[in-house]
Amino acid sequence: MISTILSAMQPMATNDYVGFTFFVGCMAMMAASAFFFLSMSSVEGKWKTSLLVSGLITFIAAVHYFYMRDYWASVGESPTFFRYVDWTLTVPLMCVEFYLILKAAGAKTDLLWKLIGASVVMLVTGYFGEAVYRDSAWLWGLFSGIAYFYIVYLIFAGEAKQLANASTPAVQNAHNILCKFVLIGWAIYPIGYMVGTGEGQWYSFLNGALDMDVIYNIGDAINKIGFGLVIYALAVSDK
Ligand SMILES: *C/C=C(C)/C=C/C=C(C)/C=C/C1=C(C)CCCC1(C)C
Repeated sequence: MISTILSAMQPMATNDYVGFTFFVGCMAMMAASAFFFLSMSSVEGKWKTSLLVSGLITFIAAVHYFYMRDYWASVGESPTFFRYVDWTLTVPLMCVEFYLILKAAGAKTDLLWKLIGASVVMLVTGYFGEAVYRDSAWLWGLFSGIAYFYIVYLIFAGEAKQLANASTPAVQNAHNILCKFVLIGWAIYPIGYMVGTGEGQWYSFLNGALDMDVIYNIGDAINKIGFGLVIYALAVSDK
């Protein structure tokens, strides 16, 4: 039995960067989850939920990465649908992180729903462009980009920023770093999208420049683990 399975398994090719980054992603997300969950016991009560959410973000990603790694290994295609399922669960949770740290300054669930709503619009339109209406990927990408910039506006200048201004210096600092993750770290994804959907679009010069999945995998590691570490640093510094 075992030997039949083993003989049917193909070792990963050394130039399979997509397969390799899925593989590393599984471990990185699992390790980060263990770290965030275990750290919960050593922080103040008011930060426990934030750390729990950090751990959930990387744990949900880990489960998807195990699936996506195997899908890639056996089908040899990008598991686009599950990529977007992962994001649709984890990006709203990243919005929850903003809400939780600003809650002490009076954040209302109204702000949370604006952030979540915009992130869902951003992802659903992105999915349409990437997987359903490829010919008009630029248009869906544009809709998605508008929703993205609305999130950027809310956290950099809108309601979330005002709440941050009324927060403790430690929370302000964490808010500012999370803002940079959204502006710079999240911008990795539209690049991956353009590289992956460029065929026949005005940005076709980017088509296949790099591998879309490698770009997405790098983006996920930076953003999901990075967000969690910002929260961890806040939780241990702000008693
Ligand atoms: C953990 C996963 C994260 C933080 C995923 C974030 C994804 C985005 C910010 C995606 C954005 C997109 C655009 C702004 C335009 C093109 C389509 C998308 C969905 C790739």
